[in-house]
Amino acid sequence: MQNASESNKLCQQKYSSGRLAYIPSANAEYFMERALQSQFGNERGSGVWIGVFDNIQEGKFVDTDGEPQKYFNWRYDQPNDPNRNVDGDPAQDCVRSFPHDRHDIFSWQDKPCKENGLAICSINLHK
Ligand SMILES: [Ca+2]
Ligand SMILES: [Ca+2]
Repeated sequence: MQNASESNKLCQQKYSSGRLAYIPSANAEYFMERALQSQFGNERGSGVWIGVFDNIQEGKFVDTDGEPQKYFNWRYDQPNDPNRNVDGDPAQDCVRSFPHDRHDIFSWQDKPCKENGLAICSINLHK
């Protein structure tokens, strides 16, 4: 387990076109969830870093290429980073996908980028 930026570096080191997972659609996310289930079993409960960030401009979420993220799957109470760095709270500028406790349906939460979690990488087969 590693933080979000370490995870992205790890993806880049491991695969030539690797980066934290690009999730353009619900279909892509569904495919990712099934892969996580078979790979990680119950450990996936801690969530996985995906390639979605708002570290440049608060509330403007982008992918690992810096392009605007168009598909979102936020949990009902997320994103909830209204007071970045106020009261000593770390900014929540990275995103992890967590399985719902009972139904195994995933949803997203913005989280401090320095937290540790599992990561899932995307590779571009055309590069
Ligand atoms: Ca944020
Ligand atoms: Ca959050």
